[in-house]
Amino acid sequence: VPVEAEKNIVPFQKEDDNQILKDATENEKRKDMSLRLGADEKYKMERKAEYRVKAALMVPVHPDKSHINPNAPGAMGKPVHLDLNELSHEELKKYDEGLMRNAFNQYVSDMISLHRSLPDIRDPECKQIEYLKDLPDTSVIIIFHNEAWSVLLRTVHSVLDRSPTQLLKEIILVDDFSDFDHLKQPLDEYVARLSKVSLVRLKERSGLIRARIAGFDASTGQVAIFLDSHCEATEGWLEPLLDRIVRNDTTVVVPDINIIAEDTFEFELRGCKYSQAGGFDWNLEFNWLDIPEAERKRRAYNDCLPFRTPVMAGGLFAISRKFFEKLGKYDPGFDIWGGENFELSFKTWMCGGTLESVPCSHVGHIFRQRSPYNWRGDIDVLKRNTVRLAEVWMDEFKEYYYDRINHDLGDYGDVSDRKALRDNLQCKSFRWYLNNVYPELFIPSESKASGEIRNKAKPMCLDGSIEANNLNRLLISYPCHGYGGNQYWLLSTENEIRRDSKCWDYVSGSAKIKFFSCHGQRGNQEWIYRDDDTIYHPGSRRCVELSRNGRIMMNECNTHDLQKWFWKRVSAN
Ligand code: LR7
Ligand code: MN
Repeated sequence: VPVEAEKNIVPFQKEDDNQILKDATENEKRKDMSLRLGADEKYKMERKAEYRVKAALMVPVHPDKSHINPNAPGAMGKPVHLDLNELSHEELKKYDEGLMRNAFNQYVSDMISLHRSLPDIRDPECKQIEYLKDLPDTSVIIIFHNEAWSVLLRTVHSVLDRSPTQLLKEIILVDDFSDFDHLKQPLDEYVARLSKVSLVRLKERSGLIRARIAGFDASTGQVAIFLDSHCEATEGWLEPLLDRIVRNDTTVVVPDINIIAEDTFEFELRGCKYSQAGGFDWNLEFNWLDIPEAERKRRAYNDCLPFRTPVMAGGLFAISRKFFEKLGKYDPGFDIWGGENFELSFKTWMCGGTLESVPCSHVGHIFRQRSPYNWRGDIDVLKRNTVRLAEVWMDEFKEYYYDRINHDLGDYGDVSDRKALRDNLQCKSFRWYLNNVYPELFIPSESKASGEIRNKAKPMCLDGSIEANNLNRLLISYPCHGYGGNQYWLLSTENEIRRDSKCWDYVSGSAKIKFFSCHGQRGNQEWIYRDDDTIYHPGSRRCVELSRNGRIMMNECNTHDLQKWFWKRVSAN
């Protein structure tokens, strides 16, 4: 079953289960391995590991000292490679649990100093920039739900250790109703010993959006900076962000986000040249974009200057208190996770601000493959958030998103006060946003056909995941499910069959139809939907066929129903 192909429409929890199952199987394998070892060997390993853990504890925790111990685990952002075969049974159990609970390698994180050193990764150009002297004070707001101890506190210490004292007013931690024991009394006690740090406890699970609002309301700095609870700020991260806001307090800025590897905790060394902008497709999922040529040109090809970005990833950004208040903070009707990054990005642009990414400011973030905590079983929160977003901010363009979820909006609650907010602020239209801020986005306005493509002989539809992390990007058949998602296709006026920026691409003589970035040059990407309902590929002079075993193949055109396809919507002309 092509689970991968159904990614867009399967509720999150299901994917979680699959991953947990997969992890569990891996864990079983590892355990087996350690049980197979003889007692002697095991004893030796336990001693070694014990020594290693002791060595880790010996890492000086004071920031100044961790710099002079270049051999401490993870020092200078170096990776920690664990040899699982060397772990004792007990340690292996800890390792497994850490992975299960966090979806990152907590075991390795626990070995690394809470003050670990990082190299100064700034480009030389960045160090030459003179930032304004008079910068505003800042509240850093870090929200968390069931975060690992070492990861959370390394986030906190990286901010304390690497922000100029006069600029950092406070750090507000917001606990979104975690149930991990270490986040209860032990955290209270730890935080009590830190100056500038305070802890807000939410009385019920509120989701990251309402948690951030609560943190913001408890804070007083002129600028609010939000961070995820698994970040590491680097030397010089703060000034370049504040500088932009002082110059114009309607500018919202994001740092360059470096990857902290979820397995080794290696800190990615990457300078200005690799900065990327944020974008999305009509499924309203975030993706990374190369900085558009127009924007590169506007900055005279100087990679280290701030650049405009259509949207932000969401977790790491700085905004002036006044502007965030003016924009109505976030929609408090958003639950748990997702969509709030688009809400704030659209509002920023449409209501008089600018959203920028600042390549000279680097903050690391642990990216992970799955969400380790519980969402909600009863509703699809991501869809609910996104529909609220579309209703309030996207005008007639919301239909392109609705097309992708088969117009099944579900119960998205009341958005009238959010619409009133938009009216009061006299924000610009979404069309203005697309034309001026994100002209690169493909707008499916003039398609010849769209929706699912159903076979005449069998209730099978053409299906495929175009996601970058799916290595098997090819066209398959799958029972028609009517949810849009991976069965949504669009026939463009240029005779491409596409979803977002990916097109069906067939190389004459090959076995499969694959998905590549649309090039607009016809050739391998030209498809003709003919009056006899066949899908014809002029380049190979073949037709798309559902084979008897359910595979999709290209064959000599014939009149059999297996080559006839019905598109959900075909335009009149
Ligand atoms: O119910 C919850 N309550 C919480 O407090 C769920 C989450 N959280 C906290 C959580 O502990 C974490 O600190 O919220 C933060 C974000 O959750 P993650 O780390 O699971 O999210 P993410 O990093 O996978 O997702 C990105 O998109 C989200 C959309 O809502 C948020 O905007 C995240 O902040 C955002 N992260 C980033 O932008 C970092 C770069 C990743 C990318 C791309
Ligand atoms: Mn995150």
